[in-house]
Amino acid sequence: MEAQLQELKTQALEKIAEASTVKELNDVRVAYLGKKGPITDLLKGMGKLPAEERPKMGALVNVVREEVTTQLEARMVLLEEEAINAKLQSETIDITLPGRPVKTGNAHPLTRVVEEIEDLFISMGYEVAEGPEVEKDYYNFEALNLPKGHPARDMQDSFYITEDVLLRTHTSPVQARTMEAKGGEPIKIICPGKVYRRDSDDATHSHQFTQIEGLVIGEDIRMSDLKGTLSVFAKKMFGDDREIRLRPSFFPFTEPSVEMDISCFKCGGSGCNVCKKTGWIEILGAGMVHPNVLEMAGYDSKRLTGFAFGMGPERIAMLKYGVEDIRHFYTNDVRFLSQFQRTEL
Ligand code: FA5
Repeated sequence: MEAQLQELKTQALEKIAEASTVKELNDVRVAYLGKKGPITDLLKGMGKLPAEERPKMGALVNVVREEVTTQLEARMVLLEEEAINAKLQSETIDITLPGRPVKTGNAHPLTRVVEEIEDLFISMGYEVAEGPEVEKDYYNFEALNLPKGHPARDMQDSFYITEDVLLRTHTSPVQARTMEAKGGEPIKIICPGKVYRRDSDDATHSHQFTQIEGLVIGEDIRMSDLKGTLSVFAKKMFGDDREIRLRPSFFPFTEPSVEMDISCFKCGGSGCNVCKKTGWIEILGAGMVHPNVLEMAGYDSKRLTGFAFGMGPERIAMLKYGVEDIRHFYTNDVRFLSQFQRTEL
């Protein structure tokens, strides 16, 4: 039996040494040390031995079992380590591979034009003021020299909410509110924001659009200050080669009043569908603040005078980027929006 035991040990140690994977080694464990393995069998057969041989044989079997177990565990540690190393090797990350491109968003072209205009006027000492989009009839019209029933109200078809509340049709009510709040003090502001009109949508008109208002009130403010300001603005925005014209116009809240046009970006002035065959695109209205408007807000129109202007950033963005239809700004088509990269400004 002793010889049998030594033979078993030699075989087991050989198989352990031969096992090249964790699974093979586990099979060896089950084969030699498992419940149905030969070593367990030997232990079970001890009962048949004469009583005086049993302790010696029992001790021997235990020594063999311990040795096989020790060798098995040592080999297991080795094989597990090899398995981990092989896995790590096969899963190595190649950090030199190019990454997947990440799509980044851009500021909307309209937002960027508004911000550019804001920056331009801020650099000239203007402050930015804001007002509500749902406005009182008083600030939208009456305080601007447009009493109820005034025919010039038809110039801006309105969305009324109640008889006295409407969606503002222009940013000029912010002028009226600021003047009222300043209580007769000088002012230098621009007011960007959304406005609403019952206009039919076409290539250059929208029922909801953006305006930027400008208002300067102080001592000795003249028409020449307005002209100078607008020409600095036009040159910075469009470059020296774009043609500009000021036309006499009418606004109830300014006297005299003008409109500023810029030569059409598409046809260069010969006439096309974008400029409605006129060769010009109107971008802003302006004028000297009407004395009635100053007086209504508590200003002494003999002591302080002012100029005001209101422009449409959509029209400006169209000119700047050669966009033929104002509706592109509102449809959120990524193919359109992604053309305006941050580096452009
Ligand atoms: C006004 O709204 C005046 N409040 C501007 C003003 C302010 C004049 C201060 C004098 C003093 P007007 O209706 O012309 O004016 O509009 C101003 C600008 O808004 C236009 O020049 C144009 O660029 C733009 N605009 C007008 N209607 C639309 C529209 N439906 N869609 C897009 N832009 C428009």
